[in-house]
Amino acid sequence: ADLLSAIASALEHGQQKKLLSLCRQALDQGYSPDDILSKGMVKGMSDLGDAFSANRAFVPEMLIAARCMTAAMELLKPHMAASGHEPVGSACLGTVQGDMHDIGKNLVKIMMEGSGIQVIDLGVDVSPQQFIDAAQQHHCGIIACSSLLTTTMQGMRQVVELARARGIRDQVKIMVGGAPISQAFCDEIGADAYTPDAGTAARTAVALLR
Ligand code: B1M
Repeated sequence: ADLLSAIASALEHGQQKKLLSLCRQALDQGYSPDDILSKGMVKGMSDLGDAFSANRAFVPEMLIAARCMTAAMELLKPHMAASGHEPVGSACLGTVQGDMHDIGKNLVKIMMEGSGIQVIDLGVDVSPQQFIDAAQQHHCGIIACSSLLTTTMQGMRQVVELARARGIRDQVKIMVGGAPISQAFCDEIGADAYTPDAGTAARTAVALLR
């Protein structure tokens, strides 16, 4: 548990070299990539978010931490994505319009790919049109939307509405997630599934595609 706290702290303070070396150490000691992520790095990010809310940390610190987390995710990825699954279908994934947060989205991508789903990654700041166009073009069974801001989450409603307007609503499942999203919001906008974390998102996506 001490090692995981050290990982959280290194992430929160943007110490990339230290973070990578602690992650290697944790893997060597048999910690699961899931625990390293959720009890280490995600905890550190959440502490940093609290510090930001309290005006003890600022945007540059969040950017540096995000860069550290991306680097550490590269290190963990080969240990997470248990490949060898039968292909189960495809999903287009992105962070909604106006929103630049991509760490949670990237985690969802890693977990979905590890479960045998082909992921079309649309990146960040994705408009409803881009989601629907990509789903049609690539024949995706799932549209997966991430949002971290209360100001951008309404973009998900527009994705659902545009899917309806384009006549593809019954051919595609719409999944939503991200810190401000809830089951109640998912129900309210008429999306198909809300999941609280990347692992559950991947399992739910597989179930929806089967
Ligand atoms: Co920003 N930011 N940020 N930020 N940032 C938050 C989200 C915030 C909560 C911080 C705070 O105030 N405490 C706050 C939002 C407040 C609100 O909306 N009510 C906030 C703000 C205000 C902002 C800016 C407006 C700040 C400013 O400029 N003044 C600005 C907005 C920019 C924009 O997007 N237009 C901004 C910018 C940034 C950075 C660019 C500096 C950086 C992002 C860098 C990047 O992503 N490449 C950043 C960061 C790092 C954060 C915090 C600290 C960490 C987010 C993160 O990566 N968490 C965040 C505070 C916090 O979350 N406590 C904060 C780790 C990640 C693994 O978790 O993304 O939640 P998360 O993903 C989780 C689940 O949510 C879920 O799975 C993951 C776990 O397995 N999940 C899904 C996510 N997507 C899913 C989709 C699914 C299913 C599950 O299905 C499709």
